[in-house]
Amino acid sequence: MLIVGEALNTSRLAQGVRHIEKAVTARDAEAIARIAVAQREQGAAYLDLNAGTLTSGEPEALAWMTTVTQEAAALPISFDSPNPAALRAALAVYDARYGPPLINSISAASGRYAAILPIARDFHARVIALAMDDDGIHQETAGRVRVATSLVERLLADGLPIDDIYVDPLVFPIATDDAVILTFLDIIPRIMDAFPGVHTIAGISNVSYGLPARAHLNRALALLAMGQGLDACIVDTQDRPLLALITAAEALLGRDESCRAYLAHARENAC
Ligand code: THG
Repeated sequence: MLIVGEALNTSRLAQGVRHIEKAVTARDAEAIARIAVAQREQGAAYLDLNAGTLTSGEPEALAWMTTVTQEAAALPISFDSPNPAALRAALAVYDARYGPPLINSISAASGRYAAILPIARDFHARVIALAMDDDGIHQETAGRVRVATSLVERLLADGLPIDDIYVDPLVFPIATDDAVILTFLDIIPRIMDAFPGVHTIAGISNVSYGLPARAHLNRALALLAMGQGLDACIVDTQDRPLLALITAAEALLGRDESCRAYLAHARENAC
């Protein structure tokens, strides 16, 4: 399971304060570096960076966050922005020694596709492909699978290796509609069976917006999605039980030879 740490997002609120936004605006490198290192220690293999609340300041902020997090944590980055200027500014300072960048995200919406594809090519980036088009997000499984399928076909035709494509079937809060997660879970194997070698990814914490005891919902969703084949996720790495459960589920699903990663996790976490 590829673990992407979600914490460096300027929209996050703690006690009514956008604390990441504050740190980024103040260019408080120590605060950002601390969160980057903590996520790596908690199990992140990629760090998602989102400076979307800074609007006109986003390109400069995203580039600054990239340098600070890579110098501190020595990890590859997921660039969570639809803004071509911000992506280009951040990728210009990106250090590919830590691994390929991931662009979060491209979609089948015509403007978005045309703007993002050349950037992915120029920087040899991996891409998160959102299952949405000019009509938005289809509520039904069939519509969303159709959009995701044509998007993957288009990315392949445009020369992206299948191993560089991460399809996001899209997680909605369960508080909005009882069926949204059944739809999400249904889409995962349909995409992975249609394109052997393609990856699927999801923002797990989306599911619990608006409900109490969010971690239970996040943990349950991660396990259900892994059972369907999900092989990457954007998560709250501070949730230690979540990371332990993901490691356990990898072993149970036969994706951890001789339980090696499970044993290492148990040893490192003294549990
Ligand atoms: N797909 C893709 N990218 C995404 C999402 C997705 N990027 C943004 C988002 N969804 C994933 N990132 C977050 C980041 C923070 C939170 C949720 C999703 C969040 N954080 C809590 C808060 O700020 O209150 C803190 C964590 C918690 O306590 O649960 O909710 O779906 N491609």
